[in-house]
Amino acid sequence: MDYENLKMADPEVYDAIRNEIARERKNIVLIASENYTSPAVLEVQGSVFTNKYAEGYPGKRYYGGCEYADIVENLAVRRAKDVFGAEHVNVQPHSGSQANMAVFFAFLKPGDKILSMSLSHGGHLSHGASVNFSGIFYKTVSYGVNRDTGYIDYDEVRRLALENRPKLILVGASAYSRIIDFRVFSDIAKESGAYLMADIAHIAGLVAAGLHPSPLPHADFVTTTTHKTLRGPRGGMIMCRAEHAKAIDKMIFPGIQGGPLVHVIAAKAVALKEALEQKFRDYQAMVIKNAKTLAGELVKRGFKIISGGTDNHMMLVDLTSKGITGKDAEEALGKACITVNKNVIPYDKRPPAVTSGIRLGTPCVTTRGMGGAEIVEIADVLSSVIQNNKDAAAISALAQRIDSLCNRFPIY
Ligand code: DSN
Repeated sequence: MDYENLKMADPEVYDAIRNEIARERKNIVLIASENYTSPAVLEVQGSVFTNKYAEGYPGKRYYGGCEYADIVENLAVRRAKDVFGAEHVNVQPHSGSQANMAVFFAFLKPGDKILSMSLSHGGHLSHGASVNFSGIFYKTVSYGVNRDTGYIDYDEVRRLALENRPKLILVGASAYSRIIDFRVFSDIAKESGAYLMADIAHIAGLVAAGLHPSPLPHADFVTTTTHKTLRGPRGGMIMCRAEHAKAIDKMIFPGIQGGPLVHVIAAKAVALKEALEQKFRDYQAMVIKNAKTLAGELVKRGFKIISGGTDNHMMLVDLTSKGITGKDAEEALGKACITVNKNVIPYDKRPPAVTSGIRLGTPCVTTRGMGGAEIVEIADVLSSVIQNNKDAAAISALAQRIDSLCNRFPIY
């Protein structure tokens, strides 16, 4: 895209976009929830569908002129069903948080109890955190990971479910690097009489590729974002059994949203077509392989990884023994053009704005085409930055190594 029109119309926004392109080009992004969409997905998001109102659903709209909006929404739904094997799909949620909100609002009453993974152990804000709508309207009981192993404590989940009898059990995480056993969660939900909801925002691409067990056979509701490992546009999606279709659709529209973002839905359709291709499966396999390599290389360099390693696209690094906070590590790595996010680790003694850890993921570097040798180089630079985090000259030399890596693997 050359942005020639924008350059004339709004030089300030034009400059911000040019600078963002340069930033994305010259930084190694290890943020586990980010990715680079394909040029096709980018094009569709800037398409004329942004002009269209299409409240309602295909064939039942509240506006005229929706014949092409219907085509793209039907394509997105059909492809999502093919990718995930879902009985019903709603592709209209503007975000993962709104997908989650629709499930809560459709099936729970204010004050009902939910059982979900604690935010401080790797859960998500919209899974009942006190500052979020989910924690304001519902009573949250939290499970976490075992202090010694870093794995979800399934016995604790069962105990809490039977003690508290929640209306809904939520499984899914933003910072958990191990395979999730959805079958065990389903057994616990049945034993305790709860709905089971799986939020697969982080692992959706791996699930789509068959590289992480799918929750679809086990959960009543599966929510996701479409922009993380799935590598589509920024947005959300809900999958559910046919029996819940009507309630979910009604809650998304007119319940909590008005006009759907047709340009984003069209981009979801494109991304889901890409997800059906063999090269997408190969990509996801490489994401996991790269994450395992990165974790292994960091362990070799004396880093502690929560749970000892990873089965998916990400890992949580405990920096306690390195004598640096997550905040300072994020800042130092940023100076060397490695973008990460500070992250609390389970049982962290530091607050979320400081933290004792960083979260790392490989979706972005894998999209750039990087593999084993590059991941070893990244691990080595990352480790050296942490060791020399107060030495500006050393960090500047390390940034040169990242610059050369980025030049060899251009993203745009
Ligand atoms: N907060 C996002 C993440 O980075 O995991 C998920 O919404």
